[in-house]
Amino acid sequence: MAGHQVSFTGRNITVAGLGVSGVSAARALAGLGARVTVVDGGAGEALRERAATLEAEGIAVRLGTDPISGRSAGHTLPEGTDLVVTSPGWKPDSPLFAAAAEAGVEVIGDVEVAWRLRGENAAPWLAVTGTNGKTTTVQMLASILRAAGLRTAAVGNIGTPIIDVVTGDEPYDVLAVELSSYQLHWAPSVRPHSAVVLNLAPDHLDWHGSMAAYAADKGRVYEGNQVACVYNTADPRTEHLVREADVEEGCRAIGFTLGAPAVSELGVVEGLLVDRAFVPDRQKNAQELAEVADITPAAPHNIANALAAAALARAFGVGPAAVREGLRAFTPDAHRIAHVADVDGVAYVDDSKATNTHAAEASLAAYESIVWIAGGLAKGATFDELVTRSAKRLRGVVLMGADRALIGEALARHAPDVPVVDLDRTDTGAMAAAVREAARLAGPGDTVLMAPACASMDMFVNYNQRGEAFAEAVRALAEQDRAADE
Ligand code: UMA
Repeated sequence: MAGHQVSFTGRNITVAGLGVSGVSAARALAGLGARVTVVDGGAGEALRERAATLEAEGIAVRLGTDPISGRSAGHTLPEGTDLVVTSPGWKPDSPLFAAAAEAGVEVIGDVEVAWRLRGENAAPWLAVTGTNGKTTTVQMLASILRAAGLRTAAVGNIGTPIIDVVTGDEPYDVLAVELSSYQLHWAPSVRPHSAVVLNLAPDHLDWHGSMAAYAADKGRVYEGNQVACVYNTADPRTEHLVREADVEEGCRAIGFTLGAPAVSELGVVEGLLVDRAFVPDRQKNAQELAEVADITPAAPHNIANALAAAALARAFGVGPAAVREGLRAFTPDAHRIAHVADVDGVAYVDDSKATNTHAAEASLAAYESIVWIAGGLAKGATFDELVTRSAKRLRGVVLMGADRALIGEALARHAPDVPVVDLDRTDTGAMAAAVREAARLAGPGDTVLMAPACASMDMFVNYNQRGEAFAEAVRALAEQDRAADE
């Protein structure tokens, strides 16, 4: 361990970004005896307060724009820097990195620092990446590992900086690590025990520059895997990334599928999650792991998440009983396909977290007859594919928010018979009206699904507030319904 840590001691390190990962990196590196300067282009009150705390600990901080030179602190490489440790969100073409390249200075991310700080007997990493479902899968994985009696934590992009866990006092047996494509880009030497790419759809392309570059960064998660590279049989791009990876001798490719599993796959047979990968004599045998009903919610994309989590846990040697127990114990975060209430035989479901078309499509695939509440900020997305694939399930649509016309046009093109209510509102109170309109369109057995396929910031502070507004409107509707019955 000491050998690794020495490589940061006494160095002049610039930490790019004073967010969650920047603060964690700055403290850890200063604690190891590095001279640390944090730079950040922002200068808001929260940043200034954070800067004051770090400065009191002997860490230099440069914020905002210099009034004399007019240059952003986030663009200027401090004199004498011999290593840059960046926060994940900084784009590779940032001027700071151009300056670092010019000066011959290495740039790495906080995840790479965490990897280099691991001791010889450090806990192995089970890593999860993908466009959608990362956080849920990592939480399911941690729940399964805990059920197996292992000391573990869910860390990384999920919000807990991985450096804090690697350098902390708490001992771990294994870590469940969520890695974003940004973090993977800046982590060249990370070698997980086993890893999964859940799925791959265009996302963050402005950051990576192209789909190929995005996929290549995601694929990095398989590099150096020792036991299993887990891929999604329904997404051939993930399998392709496994084939490209340079893994340890003996590492296996393990698929997961919503259908019956072939040899070396986990899948689903008659309502059961079964393993044909980590069983003796897998040509003939399969091991039951859990029932589909053990997963909440039991929507197809979430069953896929559970299979991926189970595959990583099984690769680490976890037994079937712990997989079942861990999946049963798992409850999803709020606003992710959360069942709010049944009113008049109609189910009301909050998937405010569906802020892009890929997530909304997964959500719509989970129900047969849907009144869909959609709209918000489209972030440059197009809706033709989503509408085409979901049209047959739509009983009605209520549109709201700034970019609702884009969805309305796609509906007119691909689902002209589906009734659409255009709310023409972007105020916060619009949600109550949307729920009332949806109730009018829905009949017994239908699901009113708020999966907007858009960001929320045109109407709400964030997707949490949007989800709360929906739940509140549904509760008001249920109350009205009760009063009318009495
Ligand atoms: N900044 C600049 N110049 C730039 C870019 C950023 O000065 O060019 C500054 C910002 O003012 C900010 C700071 O850099 O003060 C860094 O903020 P940040 O948001 O990049 O990063 P952190 O707060 O350190 O949070 C990061 C992850 N954020 C991103 O990847 C954008 C968090 O993931 C993660 O939980 C955290 O590290 C701990 O590992 C969030 C996320 O949105 C949840 N991730 C994306 C996603 O899931 O889609 C990838």
